Amino acid sequence: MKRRLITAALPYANGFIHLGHCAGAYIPADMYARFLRLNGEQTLFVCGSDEYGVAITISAEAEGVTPRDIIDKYHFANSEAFARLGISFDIYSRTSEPEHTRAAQEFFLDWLRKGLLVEREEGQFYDEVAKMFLPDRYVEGVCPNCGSDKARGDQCENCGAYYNQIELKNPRSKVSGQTPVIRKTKHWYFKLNEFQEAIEVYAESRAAYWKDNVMQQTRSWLKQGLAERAASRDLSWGVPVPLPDADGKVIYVWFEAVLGYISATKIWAQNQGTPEAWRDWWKKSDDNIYTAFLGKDNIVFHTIIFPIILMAADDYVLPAYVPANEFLNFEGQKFSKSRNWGVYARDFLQDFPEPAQIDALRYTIAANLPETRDSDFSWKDFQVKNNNELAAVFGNFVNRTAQFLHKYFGGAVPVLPERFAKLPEAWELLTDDLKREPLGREESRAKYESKHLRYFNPDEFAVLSALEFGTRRIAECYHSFRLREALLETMNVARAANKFFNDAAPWKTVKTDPDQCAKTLYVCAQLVRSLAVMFAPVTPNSSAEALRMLNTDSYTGEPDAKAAGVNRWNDVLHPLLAQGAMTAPPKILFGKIEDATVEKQLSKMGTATAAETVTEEELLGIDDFRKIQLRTAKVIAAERVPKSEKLLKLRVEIAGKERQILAGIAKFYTPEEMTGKTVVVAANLKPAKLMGLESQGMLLAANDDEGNLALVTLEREMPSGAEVR
Ligand code: B3M
Ligand code: ZN
Repeated sequence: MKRRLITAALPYANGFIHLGHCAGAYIPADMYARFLRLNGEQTLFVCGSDEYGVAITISAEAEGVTPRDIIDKYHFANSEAFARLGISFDIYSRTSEPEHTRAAQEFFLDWLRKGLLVEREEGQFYDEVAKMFLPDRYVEGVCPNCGSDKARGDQCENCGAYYNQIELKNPRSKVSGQTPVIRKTKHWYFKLNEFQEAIEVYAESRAAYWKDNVMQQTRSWLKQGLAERAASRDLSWGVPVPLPDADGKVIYVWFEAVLGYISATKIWAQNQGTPEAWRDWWKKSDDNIYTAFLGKDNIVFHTIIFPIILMAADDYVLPAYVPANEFLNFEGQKFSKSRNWGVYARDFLQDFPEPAQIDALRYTIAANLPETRDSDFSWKDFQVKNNNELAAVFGNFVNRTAQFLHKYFGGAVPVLPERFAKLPEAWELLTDDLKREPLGREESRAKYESKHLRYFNPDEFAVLSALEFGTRRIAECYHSFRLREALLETMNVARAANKFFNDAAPWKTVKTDPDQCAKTLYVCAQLVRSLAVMFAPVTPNSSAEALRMLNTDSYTGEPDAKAAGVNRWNDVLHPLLAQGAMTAPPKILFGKIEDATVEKQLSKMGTATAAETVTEEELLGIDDFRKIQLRTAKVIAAERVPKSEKLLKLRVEIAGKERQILAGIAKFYTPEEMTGKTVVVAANLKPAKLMGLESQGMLLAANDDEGNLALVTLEREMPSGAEVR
């Protein structure tokens, strides 16, 4: 039996997961895992928190806590959010586990033994204020290739060129804002270039299965030519390089994080009491199929870096599928932490704790997955998807059937009258015909309807052929990672069932032809069960609820060793509910979402800054801009403001005149650091009162999406009072 290994990108333990993460990797991965388990496939779904990297040390610094405090806060919050969202990991681990350190260090020593690492001392940017070497993402400057002034440490987003960070012109540290110096430092460089050809062959062999966005990014990286890449960093927070002369050196997070999938599997195997079982899932074998889910910013680390690491270790399975998604926007705009623009999973769960509401979110995200381009989440769409689709179609069909069974059949699945006693066998014969030749709906009708009209009227034939066609189509979509379409096809079967109920009009036949009414409700009861299973990968809670109403197997794809080998997906084609079987009292599956709820949620989303929503009429004329007097100012004294975490009280001098300014920078700068600094202030603002103190002006500072702040300063000395324009 095949083993289906699934990983989802390890979220940084440096922030709370939001719905964009869910759409990028976690909901699609969970849909796929549940679908496979419902098909009886051996499945292992692995994830965990990515807990190392410089971003975590910078957050810890900014919050005045330890990196351990940061990762614990986010690991536990995200782990709980995933569980409540029904993301059915077999294990959600974390890279701060000792098992991960051991695994990563073993790989590092293996690379060394195999001569894949070259030790080199090279110049790297060092920030003397922040007292740290600068990883690529924390230094920016002018691109050596195209001159763009927004180039990052290792890659220019403007022209795509890759280079060594010390080739950057006018470099600036994104930590302190200062110009970094170059210091020699020793690192171990991984010879990625030695795998250039092997990776090209591997990637091209997957071209038919990987999406365009994945192949494009992979090919463009390979076209640049793989170069040696530092596999270590000067950091205190990470997996230590396991060598004697490597104090203060850690394995670079992008060679270490991906190994988190393997260490998590090892921990999972230990937890199962079969510590060696992890190898069954990771060894190279025709029976092992590995799928890696992630967002588009992690593609090359899963189609190039991780496969190289696995090739170097030999005997490991390589990612067969890498269904990377694009990004999810919110109400038409990019997610922004600093502007509070977006929806965090924990906040959603706070306001919508009910399982059916969580299903509605899963459904809305699944219906809008950014599979080929960025997509959008809106609260209005959430309401429409819940009210007009889940409640009005799937929920309505379940409810009408259940209500009818309780009103006219004592709550039982109808016993078929003599004249329809052969229906179950006829159902199997019809399904065999429909399955034999995968035809479209129209061709099936043309070919088979007359043959089966003895037992099925056209409405019944139509709904059973919709079921067979839909089940087959949905499976095709799941297997090719067209999950939006899989959900659409699932909803189409639910629409066909609703249409069948309307066309069969049991509320009439219950008076005019009770036998026919019993037959109709027998078919509907079976369809409720089938639909509940088909929706289970997306709405596991409500599907389980519907299955419990039918007093039948309510498995919806969670990790369960006993599920392997039981093909519940195929079972949706068969009338498994026994005649006369009792059902539980009906329950409404999906409550309505009111307009007021949508309004409340919209009001909670931050106000977008002018930069994001400037419209034509809001554009400033140059004369307007000149009204603001921007001046250089020398900080002559600085002190903290009692009872305020954010404020520093500054005395500044502008062209010989002193004034007091209060600035919300205490989390990023100490009074000592500020004294003597030249800053830029808006000098003609009306004085404001903050914490009872007067502020006569405002410092200029940049804020990014991660909540970091950097002062606007001068790159060379200027007298105070100089005009900035
Ligand atoms: N944590 C990047 C991210 O969160 C990184 C993924 C690691 S997967 C091994 O987007
Ligand atoms: Zn460039």
